[in-house]
Amino acid sequence: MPIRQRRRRLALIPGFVAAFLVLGAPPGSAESIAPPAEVPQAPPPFADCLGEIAAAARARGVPQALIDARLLGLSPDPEVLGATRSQAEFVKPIWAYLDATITEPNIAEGRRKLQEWASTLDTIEQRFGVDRHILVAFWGVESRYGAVLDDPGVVRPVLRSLATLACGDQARAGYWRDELMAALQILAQGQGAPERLTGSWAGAMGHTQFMPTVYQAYAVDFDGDGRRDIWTSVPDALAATANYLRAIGWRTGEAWGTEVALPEGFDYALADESTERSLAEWRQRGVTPVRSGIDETARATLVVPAGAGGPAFLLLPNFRIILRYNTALAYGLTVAHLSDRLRGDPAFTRDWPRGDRVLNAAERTDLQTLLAQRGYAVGGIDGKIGPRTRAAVRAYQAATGRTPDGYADAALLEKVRAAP
Ligand SMILES: [Ca+2]
Repeated sequence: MPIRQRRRRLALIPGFVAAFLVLGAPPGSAESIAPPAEVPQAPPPFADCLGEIAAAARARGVPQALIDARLLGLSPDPEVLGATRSQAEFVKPIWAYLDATITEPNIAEGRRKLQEWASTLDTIEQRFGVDRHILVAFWGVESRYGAVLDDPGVVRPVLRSLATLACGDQARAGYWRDELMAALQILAQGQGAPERLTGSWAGAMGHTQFMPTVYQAYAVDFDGDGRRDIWTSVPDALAATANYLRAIGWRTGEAWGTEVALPEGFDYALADESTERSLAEWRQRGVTPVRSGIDETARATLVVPAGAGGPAFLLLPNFRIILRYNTALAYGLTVAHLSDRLRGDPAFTRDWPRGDRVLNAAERTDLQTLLAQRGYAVGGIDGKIGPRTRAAVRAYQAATGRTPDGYADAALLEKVRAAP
């Protein structure tokens, strides 16, 4: 899970939004997705690699018996490496992620969980200052309120996943190795039972899918049984999440943001996803929050994830905290909106442009290449539609008399291809 923040990248990582649809992408994978570049080298044979890790683990006090029993006999999991490669190729539209998780059954189940754990959540809110609906939304998105933890088709042994990545994903080997070391130490400390140390393909664990290093830093024993048990104790898992969110800057009592209505003729250049203005300033530009009760002095950025044809949002500082779990905008909006629905708020007022087709990786590269040839600065041709490419799209749209919303779908690519 948690990770240092990177730039939002639309529809890149499904995160655990799709945990119960696919293997389960890592919260916190965002850091793993763009670690400091290491020089790629041919990976050493798996057994040699494990031997090196075993030596390092011994040096850190992990007992030899545990290393023998849990590490040295592992074999690589081919599906895990496949998952890392396929992630960047994801071409699902943002609404597909929201639709997969924000379903009536998931909302109803979340509301049941709010009731079932009401007194625990009272105490957690008092102690950590994090809204219960956000906590239960993370729980729902990360593990469908724990249900996927018992689904052998979704979860896999964390040690095997991390060993596979530490020894097979050379670009990020250091990151995975640290996580594997942390997982071994968790076992050595008797915090987690080996048979429960299961999770996503990226090694995230428990009800709210903590990476092992994040567990070490933020897990808490909230039910007082002496163990920090995010695997089987709901109070421990929810409190760990609250503790983490508070530590990275969650603002007590503040919303994540709100859907907004935009006026006729709105200047979409303002929706640049980076310029902060107070709610009062946004109102002066005709931006009207759908949700009431947001502080007029709160500073927010405006985003239109699917362009002028879809809903618009003002995002407050707490939204950036949500993105620390997983930097994909689709992920953040799913957690945020599920929390709204758990609270009893209605669905977004504006629907998504569901007929649009999102670009695949080759098409994104093609779009960047064509825009660059026409003199637009796309910030590098890498097949990723980041802020600079979106700025180039806006400039292209503005220069050709289109709504400059920065939204790049298949229809836009066709227009760019057809242009002289
Ligand atoms: Ca406990």
